[in-house]
Order: sequence, then C-alpha cells, then structure tokens
Amino acid sequence: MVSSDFSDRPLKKLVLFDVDDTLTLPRQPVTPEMVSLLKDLRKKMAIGFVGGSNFVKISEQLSFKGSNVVEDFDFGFAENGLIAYRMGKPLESQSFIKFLGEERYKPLVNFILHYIADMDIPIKRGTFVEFRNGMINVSPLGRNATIAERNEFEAYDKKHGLRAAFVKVLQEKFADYDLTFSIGGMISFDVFPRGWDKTYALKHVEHEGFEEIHFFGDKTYKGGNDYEIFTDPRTIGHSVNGPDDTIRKIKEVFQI
Ligand code: M1P
Repeated sequence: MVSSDFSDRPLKKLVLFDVDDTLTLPRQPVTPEMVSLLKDLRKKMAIGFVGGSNFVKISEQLSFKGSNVVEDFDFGFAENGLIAYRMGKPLESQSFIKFLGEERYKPLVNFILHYIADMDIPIKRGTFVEFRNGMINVSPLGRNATIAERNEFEAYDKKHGLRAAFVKVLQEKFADYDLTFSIGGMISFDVFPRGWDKTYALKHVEHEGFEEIHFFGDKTYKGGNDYEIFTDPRTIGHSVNGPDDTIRKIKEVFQI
C-alpha cells in the first residue's frame, strides 16, 4: 500500500533519474523542456533523482528559476542516496569517514595525492580530492576545471585510460578496505564503501509500496555508476544517451 502522501497520483509507480547526462548535460543546468515534462510526469506518479554528485552540485543543476529541488521531486538522493530527502524533508545520512576511520583514510588519501602528483597529463587544475559526506571524489585534472578543460580531459582519458589504470592500482593496493571505485563522470571517480552505490537509494524507497520503480541512467554498463541500480531486481532499468534521449524515452514508456 503506497503512502497517502502520494494519493493524488493515479499510478503507484516511482521513477528515479540519474542526473548528469540523464536529466542534464554533465554539470549543466536543466532545460525548461525537461522541467515541464517532469512536472507532467509527477502529476501521474512519484519522481526522484539519484545522483552521484554532492547535493550542492545537483541543486545547482536541477533548480529551475530558483526553485527548491527537494520540493520539485518527491525523493532526492545525492551521493548515491547517502544524502537523502523525502517530500522535502531530510532522511538519515551516512558518513564515509566514520565508516573508514581516520587511521585508514590517511594512507589512502596520501597515496592518491602522490599518484596524481606523479601523473604526466597535459594540464592540472585544483581540488584533486573532494571530501564529501558519503564518499571521496578523485580527479587527476582537478575539480575546479572549466567545461572546456573537462571535455579535453575526457577525450584524453578515453585515449589513454588514465582513470581505469588509477582505479586498478587502488583496487589492488587497498583491497582490504572493501571500497568501490566508480567512474561516473568525465574527469573523476568516486570512492565509497562496497554497497554504497546507487542501490543505496533503494533502501529509502523499497518499503513505500510502489508497484514499480523505474530507473533512467546513462552509465548503465558494467563499471559505470548506474550499473548496480539499473540491473537491480527492484527496478525496471532504462538506458539513455543524454537528456534528449531521456525525454524521448519518458514519453514513450509513460505515454505522456
Ligand atoms: O554524477 C556523475 C558524476 O559527476 C561528477 O563527475 P565528473 O566531475 O567527473 O564529471 C562527480 O560529481 C561524480 O561524483 C559523479 O559521480
């Protein structure tokens, strides 16, 4: 039985969306067309976002004309659901550092910073490790790069496999930490305890009684950060190829 909070929705379904390259272009604002389609969809069923990014970045991207994202969606999940909102209210959150402990974190971050210092790549900017609530995000280019610099790095990485090689070294060196290294975006990868991938968000919704939980994402292949939730038996997965494709598929799947 679905909560009475959703009694105004004729369909007892929940649709969850990845953010970068699903609802918006990577790190770009949402378009009016997407906002309007999501509003129409929300009249029929519950909707939510589940992004790998932190809440501030997701808000910047999804807020439309100053709107509050946790009110625009029934469920809002940042950092894979480690930061969570339901009907505008925060749910319990998780802490990466509490899980790992300072003693184990320090050798990890030291190794990462040394490895990046030794990387010979065309350019480097700043913020190579972003410390978040439920994960760390590691970028050899640095998080405060411009859009053009991000695009250049992504193309360079596609050719040279820098991030994949970096992740392989970390997986071997810190095998006993039981961490997941997930390449979800263009210039970085996320590091979090095993199981804290996007299926973590499902813990917050699986008891809501929805008849179907749909998930739309672009990185649905093995190793991508949408893979686990896309293939989870609790969801019906839809693989998309950017926001225009998401719009097309929403219309097709839900007949709106
Ligand atoms: O949402 C996907 C990823 O988006 C960003 O990645 P990048 O800056 O590499 O494009 C990051 O916020 C990352 O944590 C997130 O998984």
